[in-house]
Amino acid sequence: ALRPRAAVGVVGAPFSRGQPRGGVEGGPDLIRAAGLLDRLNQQGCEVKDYGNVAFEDVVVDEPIGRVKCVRAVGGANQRLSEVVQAVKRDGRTSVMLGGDHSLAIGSVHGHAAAVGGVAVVWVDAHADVNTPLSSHTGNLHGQPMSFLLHELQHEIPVLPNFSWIKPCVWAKDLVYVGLRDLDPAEHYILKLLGVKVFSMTDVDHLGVARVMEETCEYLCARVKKPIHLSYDIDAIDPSVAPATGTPVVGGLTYREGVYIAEQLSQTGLLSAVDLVEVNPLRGQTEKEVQATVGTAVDLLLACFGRLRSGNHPPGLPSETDK
Ligand code: HAR
Ligand code: MN
Ligand code: MN
Ligand code: MN
Repeated sequence: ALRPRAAVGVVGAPFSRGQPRGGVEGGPDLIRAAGLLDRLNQQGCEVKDYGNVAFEDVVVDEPIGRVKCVRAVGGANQRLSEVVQAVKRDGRTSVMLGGDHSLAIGSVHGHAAAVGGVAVVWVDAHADVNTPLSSHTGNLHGQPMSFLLHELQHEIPVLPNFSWIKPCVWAKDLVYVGLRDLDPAEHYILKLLGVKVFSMTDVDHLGVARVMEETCEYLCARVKKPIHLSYDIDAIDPSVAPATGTPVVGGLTYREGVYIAEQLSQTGLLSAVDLVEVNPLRGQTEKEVQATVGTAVDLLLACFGRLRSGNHPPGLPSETDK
């Protein structure tokens, strides 16, 4: 059977104000320079580059309570949401290249606004589910899920440039993989809401194959909602992907990371992907930067059907015809 060509829309989001370290805004162009678009084309995708989102400068952005750069993050995500909506309305799988993980607010919001309900798979060392009031750092990249979850809306204060955000994810439609650095408040929230979590302990205990089998069964057992994969490069062990702002030891191997993407690709439900927190200025050497970017590209290729067992152009029997 002829496989349809996957239509992909790449959106660059060169934005870093969700956290204090400069450099992560260089992620999108670096991932492009590593050949992402050509390689997606070569593996049979039909790719359109929507360019980098033009974010407006916010000059005066005093903290609100502890939370930093609220206006910039709110404004940037509103723009990003519009672009992701356009990508989805063009019938493409959205690929958002960050930038820091606060950008998941706009990416998930735009995805959900265009397609209705979505399920989210959040692959990360961190849960990024602090509320503006529970966050000790005040960094918004540690908070995006709190704005997206319906169940947390009564915990969210009014913030400038955030009023456009509509919660769009139910706790039962969220799965975490790779967690190993949670704040107490985040752990409390995940337990209270009964969110499905596969921590690194679970990866050790079950193995990545069972983790992904259970993840896919969990998401596909009920209504099959389109899947939003939000992949933070710091989910991968820092020995493999060191160029990131908040590395945490004891992460996913390269193979586990790629396997997660392969399995989600095989569901046929992947509808949007984020690849965030690649920060070229955080690599000690050029080699470290290239290892991190190369891993990011390989994760994205696996999301779009690249198999380590091999691929060939359509027209001949395909892997799934067995
Ligand atoms: N939990 C901490 C905070 O709220 C650290 C958050 C993390 N860093 C990220 N996000 N890279 O995945 O600030
Ligand atoms: Mn993150
Ligand atoms: Mn993280
Ligand atoms: Mn606390």
